[in-house]
Amino acid sequence: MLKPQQTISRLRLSCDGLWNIKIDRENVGDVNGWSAGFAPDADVAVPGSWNEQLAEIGVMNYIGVAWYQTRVFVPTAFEGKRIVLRIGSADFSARVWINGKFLGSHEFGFLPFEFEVTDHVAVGKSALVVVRVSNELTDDTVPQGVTAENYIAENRVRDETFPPARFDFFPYGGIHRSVELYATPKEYIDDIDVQTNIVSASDGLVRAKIQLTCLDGATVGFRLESDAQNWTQEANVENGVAEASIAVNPCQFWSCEHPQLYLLTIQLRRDGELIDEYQLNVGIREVKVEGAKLLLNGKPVFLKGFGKHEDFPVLGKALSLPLLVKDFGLLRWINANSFRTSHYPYAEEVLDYADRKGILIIDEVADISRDFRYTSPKSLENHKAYLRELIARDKNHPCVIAWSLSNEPNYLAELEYHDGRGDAYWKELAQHARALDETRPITIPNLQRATINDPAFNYCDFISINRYYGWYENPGQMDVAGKRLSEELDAIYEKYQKPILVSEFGADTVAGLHSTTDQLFTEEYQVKFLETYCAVIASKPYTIGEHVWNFADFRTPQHHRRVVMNLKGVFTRTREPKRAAFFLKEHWAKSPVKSSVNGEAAVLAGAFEK
Ligand code: GCB
Repeated sequence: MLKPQQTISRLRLSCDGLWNIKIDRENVGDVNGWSAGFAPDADVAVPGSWNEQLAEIGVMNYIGVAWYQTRVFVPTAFEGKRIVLRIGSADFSARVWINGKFLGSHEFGFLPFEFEVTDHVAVGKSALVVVRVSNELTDDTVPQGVTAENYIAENRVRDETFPPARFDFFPYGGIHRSVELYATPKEYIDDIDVQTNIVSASDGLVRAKIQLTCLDGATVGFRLESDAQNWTQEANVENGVAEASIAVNPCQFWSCEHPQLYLLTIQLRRDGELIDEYQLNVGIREVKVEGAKLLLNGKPVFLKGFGKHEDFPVLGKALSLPLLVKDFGLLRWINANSFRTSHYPYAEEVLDYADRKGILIIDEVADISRDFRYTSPKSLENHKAYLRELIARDKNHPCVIAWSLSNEPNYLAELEYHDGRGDAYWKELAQHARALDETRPITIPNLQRATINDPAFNYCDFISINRYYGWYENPGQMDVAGKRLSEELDAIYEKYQKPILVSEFGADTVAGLHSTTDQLFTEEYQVKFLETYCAVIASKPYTIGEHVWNFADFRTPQHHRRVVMNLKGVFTRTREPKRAAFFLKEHWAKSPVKSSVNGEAAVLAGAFEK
């Protein structure tokens, strides 16, 4: 799916700003005809979560339906064009109307969706946009939901969070990313699929496949350029497709140190006349798992970074460009080279920026703590559809080096996971992922409770494990924790012979709390925890990285084990460094030199772009 873009043939109109909101606690909006407009309860900023923004009208913990509306003026410049309404994300599902006309619905959070509205708006007039947003989740949704009744029925009342959630981050509701009305020509470039290869030390190859809405009689011009050079090609459109293969020499490959981007301009023409134009940044690079290594452009790379969240006071899960710039500045400061978009796809702006800054991304489906007691064929269909939408959105980003298909299945250690159902599920999902994208490795972060026999391991190209020895288990005893981690890593490697990323490890820490002895929640304990893990990880030739949990403190549902937030951040929620940030900065400044599995030393890539 192509992002809206302003080019010689395309126009964009932002619909962000202050919208109206009406909370629909009794779910009466449909029968009351709110899709044609309603008397609002309040103003609400888009993008934004309703929770903290409107806490004073009683929606801090609200799970349910809310109606959004705004008026958009459709400019005369859109005359004669195809007009599309695009919503960057609405969590977790939405239905949309324009001028009272139902356009459709979208079931997945954290992903964009759009509807053509050409026939439902008049240029030179305003249009009423109404969006019914719901942050309710069920057994079949991605992620799965949970209710207060589940906790009681399963005799897990002490696990109960408020609002109920199967995950450890706040279930914010709202339109979290930008809304736009954009216009393209009636015949247009529908999709672009770019794949890149390294041919030799100085040669790269860019293969581009373009989907078009016009079938024949058109041509497509390809122009690939850097500051210094450019390459051009022409192709005929056949059955709505045009393809090019561009040899780039000399080629500057995309890497953390030099995130070189080439600008690819696609021009659709008929009889020499320009119909549509689209531009895409292309990074030429290759990712591979080989033996016990993760290779970027043929060189081993060691992932230094975090699991993150989209989370900030008042904004909730809304896209914020100042925060984006701040976070990437902190990643650079701390000498990180990567992060996982735990536990859902982040805004496209984040990936665009990672492309520019040379940050490696593990891109995660919003499937969290899947419980196989409630997993049905419908769940699998939805999970596959989610993955399809994610890959369609993010496939062209050089920063995306792997797909994470889920986080910590089998959270409740349900037996159904290990009776063949778990294995069949991941087998089918992994096949689906590989059919959609054969160029990137896949992984599924494992929870210790799913054991070393986690069927997900069978289908991962590299293994990811989330571990909390020294925190949830063996609290205050980092010597025991380090030993357990070390033994478990060896056991997993021995069994699967695949490289391992420690994709989560961390300790809740109250900024400003200190102790001379090993004491949970102190800044010193967080440092000791991270030091211990990093030392064990460095001692294993088959580890490919360490992602600390978490980059910053973040809000969680209410539970007795959380003081408003999960405090495992290395930075506070407002991005002040804790002591551990200085430890990591120094630790990651030394590009780790690790002995490889076959004994020879390898200097690992991964310094930040200078
Ligand atoms: C995990 C989860 C993450 C939690 C974290 C914790 O394993 O993947 O979502 O926030 O543990 O701090 O408990």
